[in-house]
Amino acid sequence: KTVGMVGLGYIGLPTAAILASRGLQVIGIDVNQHAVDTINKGAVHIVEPDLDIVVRSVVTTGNLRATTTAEPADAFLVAVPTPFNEDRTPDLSFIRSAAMAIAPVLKCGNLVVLESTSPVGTTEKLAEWLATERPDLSFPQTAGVNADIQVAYCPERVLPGQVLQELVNNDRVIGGMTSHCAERASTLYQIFVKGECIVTSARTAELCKLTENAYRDVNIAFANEMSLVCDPLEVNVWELIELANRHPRVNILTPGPGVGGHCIAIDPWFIVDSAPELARLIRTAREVNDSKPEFVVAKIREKANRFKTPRIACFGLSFKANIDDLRESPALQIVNKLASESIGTLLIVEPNIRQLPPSLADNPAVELVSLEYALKHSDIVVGLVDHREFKVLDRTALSETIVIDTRGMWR
Ligand code: SAJ
Repeated sequence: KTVGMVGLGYIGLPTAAILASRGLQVIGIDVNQHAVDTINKGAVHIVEPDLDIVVRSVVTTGNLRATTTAEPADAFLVAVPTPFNEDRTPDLSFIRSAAMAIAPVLKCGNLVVLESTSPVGTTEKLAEWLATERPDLSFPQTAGVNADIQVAYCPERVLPGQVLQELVNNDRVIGGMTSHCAERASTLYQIFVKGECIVTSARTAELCKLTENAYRDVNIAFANEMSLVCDPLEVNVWELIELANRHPRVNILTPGPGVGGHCIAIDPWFIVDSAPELARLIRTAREVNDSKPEFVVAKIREKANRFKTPRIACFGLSFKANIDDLRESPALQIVNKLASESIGTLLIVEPNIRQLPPSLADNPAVELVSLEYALKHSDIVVGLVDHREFKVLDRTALSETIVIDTRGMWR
């Protein structure tokens, strides 16, 4: 059996590697030549624990091979980005490009599964795009269970940092355009998924994914709102949450500098876009979480005003702990803002990257430095990401400086 994996990013590459490790022939398809070349050398272009080991092994055995042009296969999985546009409407152009890429090589009996986070109705759109390109084949929207091509939706649900483990152990929700599509997809996922594969309709599976992330966003917003409420009341939010969580039915999440990543900070907007009048709580939660970086910047500004040219150590740039992913990162947003205000010297400590992102790279007032250097040469330390290197810091190392701890890691 061969599988074509379209998109070799944070989800596609681990999925391709796991499928290949189960003995399938996997063809990884990506428009990024650098990613393709790197993978074919048995290396990885993203940071995820143990991914390098698995990729090296399956490339060596010949079970995984990457290419920039689609080739025929028995099944295709699509894991490409679904960003949103400036006006907060979903951008499906990558899914459309993926459809265009695989349409020419589709053959009767193929299964196509969309994994990308998508607004309700996208799987149907994908099937339409494929049908337009291949009028010689029949698709579920017109041919039902007898279609030549089966189309399904199976959202990824893995947590960056634990991808390999969660890919195998998490339950999967599999939505088919018909029950036959869902069963076909379920059979494929059962090759590597130890969790349960639960079948439903494509539309339910699409909304299920969005619901999971909106649920988390709303809950983080509650924690973030409490941190805002605590500030003028001079209550320590960390202690407050710890105490409230002693109640058997209360489980408040952790406040932070904002919510980042490509998922939780974006997916709720897909629901808002589909039902703007109804998704009021979801919209407000997004706004609360999005307001948090500005609150942190104001805190830093207040402390920085005490110095003529403050040296501010910023601990962490990624969107969360122990990864290199800077997408929608509130930490990066905060540092960018400080840099744009020329507030002083910014000493960035980010153990997971080797160079500063383009927005900061040419700024002479911003430097990527070691933890030791930053501790020695700063007036203010801002904890932005709870990386393991920061959490284990001895509090006495911070006693000489002003500390703004947005993650509660040095309580
Ligand atoms: N965060 C907080 N406080 C918390 C928890 C998280 O401020 O108590 C922040 C993080 O620092 C980060 C953001 O929220 O900036 C999101 O981090 P996360 O670890 O909660 O989630 P992601 O974005 O890495 O992964 C999520 C997961 N979804 C859920 O937990 C419902 C993952 O399972 C999904 O597969 C992933 O989104 C995705 O791809 O959609």
